[in-house]
Amino acid sequence: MINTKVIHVINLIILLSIYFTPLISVAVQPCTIRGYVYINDIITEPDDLFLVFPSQTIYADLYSDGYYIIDCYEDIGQVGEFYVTYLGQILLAQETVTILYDVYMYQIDIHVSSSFNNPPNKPISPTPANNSINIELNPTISVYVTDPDEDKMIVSFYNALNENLIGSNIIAEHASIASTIWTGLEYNKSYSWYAVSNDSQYEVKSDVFSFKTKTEGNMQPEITILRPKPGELYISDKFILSNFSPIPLIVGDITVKVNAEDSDSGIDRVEITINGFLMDNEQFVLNEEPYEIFWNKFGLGRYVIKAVAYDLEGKSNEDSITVRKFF
Ligand SMILES: [Ca+2]
Ligand SMILES: [Ca+2]
Repeated sequence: MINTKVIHVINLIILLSIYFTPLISVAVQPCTIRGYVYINDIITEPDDLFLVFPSQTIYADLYSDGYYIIDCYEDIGQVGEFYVTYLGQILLAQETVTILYDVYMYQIDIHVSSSFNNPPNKPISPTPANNSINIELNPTISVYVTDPDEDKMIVSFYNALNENLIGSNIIAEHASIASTIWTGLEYNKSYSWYAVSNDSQYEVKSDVFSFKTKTEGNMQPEITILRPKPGELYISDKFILSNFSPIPLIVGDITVKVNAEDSDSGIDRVEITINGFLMDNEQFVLNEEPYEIFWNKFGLGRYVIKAVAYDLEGKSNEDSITVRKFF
């Protein structure tokens, strides 16, 4: 009988303890844990982040800037370990969390190191495209960079002719374009360059790319009619007087002289046209110096002498003078 009573009491105690267990273990704490994930000391969004307690595993919400948030509900005093999965590896974080009484928020940056690292891929897809021409001065040069581990990279650009740095410390995400501006270039010159991509462990050099800057804008030629000049009198190709009359007077034949210059492209030809009221145009094409003609046609009245210089790139310029000619 006694044994039966004892058993009943024990049963009662067991029942009571089962009934009151939730009340006894109310020491459960809701909490939020948040922070950044560092993989090899670089803030990185992992594939997964989870927190392992003895009794449960909780997955984090992940953000593309490397931030994570874990909402938990765990017994006070429990210790959780963080695991990061990244590129097929499961990495244990240096940090742990201990659930404390009355603490709802934990700011914990997670650090893991991945021993697994591949060098960045060779930078490709240059701009300006390799061997391009007519490139403006101060061009933006760029390459497309990738890394097998999706690491961030530091990209530097070099002048391939003298190894001088063009631009450095350009931070580029995996699968992005890194660029810099190359200043101090000259017209009509060839340049070569390359880029180096560094994932903070390995460095990879691109091919050497070349381009040629554009030719400086071609200037028009300069042209001046030297003879006859305003105000002068000529008789039989001889200069007689200046300040004779505003419109020069030519009696008999005359040598017309023109000066033409072109400092960049050079002169192709000079065309001299004489246009009179009672005559057809007379045209002379001069392909080399001296740019002069002997005008020996019988004349009577006013004429316009026009000289046009063409340079080797097709630009032209002109000068003209109105004269009177007799005989
Ligand atoms: Ca890498
Ligand atoms: Ca020219």
